[in-house]
Amino acid sequence: MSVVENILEQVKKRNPGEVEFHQAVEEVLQSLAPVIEKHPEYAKLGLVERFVEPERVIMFRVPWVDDAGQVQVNRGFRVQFNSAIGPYKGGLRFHPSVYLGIIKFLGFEQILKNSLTGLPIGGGKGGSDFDPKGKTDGEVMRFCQSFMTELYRHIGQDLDVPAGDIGVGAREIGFMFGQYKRIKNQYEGGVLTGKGLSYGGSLARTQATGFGLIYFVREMLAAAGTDYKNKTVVISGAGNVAIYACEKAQEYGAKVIAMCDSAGYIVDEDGIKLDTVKQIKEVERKRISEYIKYHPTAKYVAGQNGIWSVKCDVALPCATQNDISIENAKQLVANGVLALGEGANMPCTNEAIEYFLEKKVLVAPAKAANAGGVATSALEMSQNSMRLSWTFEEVNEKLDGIMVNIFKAAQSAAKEYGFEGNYVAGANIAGFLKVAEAMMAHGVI
Ligand code: NDP
Ligand code: 2IT
Repeated sequence: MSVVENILEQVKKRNPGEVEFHQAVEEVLQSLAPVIEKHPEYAKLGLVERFVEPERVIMFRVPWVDDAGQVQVNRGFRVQFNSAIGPYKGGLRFHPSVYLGIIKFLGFEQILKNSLTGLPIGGGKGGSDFDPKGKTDGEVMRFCQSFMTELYRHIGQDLDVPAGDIGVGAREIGFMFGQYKRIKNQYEGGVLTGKGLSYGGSLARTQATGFGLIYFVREMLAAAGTDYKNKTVVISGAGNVAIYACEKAQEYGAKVIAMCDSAGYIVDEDGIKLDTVKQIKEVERKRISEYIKYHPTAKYVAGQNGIWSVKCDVALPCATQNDISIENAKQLVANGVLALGEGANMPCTNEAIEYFLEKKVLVAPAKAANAGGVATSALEMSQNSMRLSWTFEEVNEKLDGIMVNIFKAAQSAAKEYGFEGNYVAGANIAGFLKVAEAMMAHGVI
């Protein structure tokens, strides 16, 4: 067995049933094989073995009372994966599918993503199996307060800085920040990011992940001698990442024709009217199916996953993990897809990614392409430390520069290690090298 196969076996044995975590580790280790070969000193130091083992895993009970007076119990998680280059940093996900394997895969990917931003942030992730759908504001608040009543002792602006992810937006961050402030009896602005603008949030953080994705893909298209003009785009999801990816793609002259939520997808051949989507999803918190009430020439198709049968030049999965299977990948390729930009974390199965690369589809991997969100979170932390706030334009310009740098880093690492044009491998390698160097410097810890 090769070194990489050995480590993967260990990971599977030590983390039984955590299939998403196995998948994420397998994908990364494949790219790292030539790096490991070039650095025999890693072996004796157990560097890769330490890299795949979280520094700390926290699991806790979250009891809360629903509007009917009934006590509900959820499970909370925080995986503090790697602090070699900075305090743990990563979002919180509230979704019924959350269990330890999901949080570990996200925390693991976050290490490399955060490293790629060039900013001093380590990797972590957390969340709960709580389902915010259909809950009242009062229920969401009581849940968030209970969640933070345990989490507060494990986080801090120089220790671990959570933010949003699926099911966690400005409303939830506000409730959690309020509870943290109350328990600690001090105003620790940088303990959470994605905050509201009235209490230390950063302009452009809401837009950052979606905008950043479009900037990264812009660079990738440019390297292939093309751009967004008149390209048709399909975006899965209708949440934070999907909405702002749509906005920026439209600004660049692309035609976004389909979006979805977990219940079904809409196709609007005239181009998605984003104001309607924002009204339905951000203001009313309703289903995407409402769209056809406003635009009767559009069509709605119920069911998950069908969106990938819609023909497009650029596919932007911005919903959740394993959204694109090998069958979906084959259909996209048969329909002539040119580029794939991962806005969500691990939205493609490993087989789908391999297929896209084999068919010479341009692939912008999640760790690089969606790093704009966490990068802007780090800019929010900088502003909190300096006790000042930059303008929207200043933050957006920094974000654009960071995405260009990430693209260049992935491009040159791919070339150096014999994977030219493969930004998946390039991003994994570039992200890993910085973390490995810091881990080497810190000794065996
Ligand atoms: P939101 O909660 O704002 O939106 C999630 C969207 O994805 C919703 O439209 C949701 O539909 C849809 N979705 C969720 N699960 C499924 C599913 N099983 N099938 C189809 N659609 C689904 O989350 P975000 O936009 O913040 O996150 C989206 C992705 O981007 C996630 O993978 C997240 O990890 C990643 N990401 C987020 C960042 C951020 O800054 N927010 C940064 C980097 C990555 P429904 O409402 O029906 O559930
Ligand atoms: O997956 C991600 O990078 C996020 N959900 C954003 C994390 C953050 O700390 O802003």
